[in-house]
Amino acid sequence: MIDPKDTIEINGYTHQRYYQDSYSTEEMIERSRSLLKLSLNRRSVRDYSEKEVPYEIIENILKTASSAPSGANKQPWTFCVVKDPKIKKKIREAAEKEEKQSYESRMSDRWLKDLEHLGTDYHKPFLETAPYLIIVFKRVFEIENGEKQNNYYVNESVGLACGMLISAIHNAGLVTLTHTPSPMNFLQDILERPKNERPFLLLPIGYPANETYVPAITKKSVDEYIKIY
Ligand code: IYR
Repeated sequence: MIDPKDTIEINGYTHQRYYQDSYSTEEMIERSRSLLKLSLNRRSVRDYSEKEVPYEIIENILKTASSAPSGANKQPWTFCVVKDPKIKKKIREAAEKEEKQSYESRMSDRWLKDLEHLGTDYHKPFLETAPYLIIVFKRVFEIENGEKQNNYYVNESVGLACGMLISAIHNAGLVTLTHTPSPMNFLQDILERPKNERPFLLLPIGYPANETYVPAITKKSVDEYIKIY
């Protein structure tokens, strides 16, 4: 609840006093190091255990994602949470059908070469083994009083929410993978989403399988991506 003593009116709109926790410089450095350490250990994982995940974790990480900034605070996203094995099976079959075509004819030789070290192919067993699939839809427009109202910076907004979601998944001790089957309209049909929504990203969520291996890849060094002026 907002304490009315903590509010002012600006142009007829209520603004509330903003409080943020503050830390000593040492604590700030320590906190930034600790998130860096956690983040550097995040990896995209393709092999999942079937171990159950408590739904409360799913709801908490989705609330974290939905706290992301968005154009005009329109929050232009819908997160579909799939636990039902029958729906997961349908999604896997449809995704593998598209991916087979992509790997066999739609992707360029250059693209296939660039992916080779990741060891991916059209088989997507994680779409059935992971206890949850989250399918993120972007809401391109809203219907208000029968009128179509476009949202703003939809891709940027949903991308930000997905970034926060991926961090929240890792922070909770679970793993995920940014899966973008292409084309992914089948998700719209299977999940019967309205036409103002378009599939954006699919994230399996769960525990890694016993003895999981991931490609030994490295991240760029700071002087490759930070330019100080
Ligand atoms: N969508 C395919 C191919 C793929 C594309 C990229 I770019 C990747 O970084 C990884 C995979 C798939 O999921 O296999």
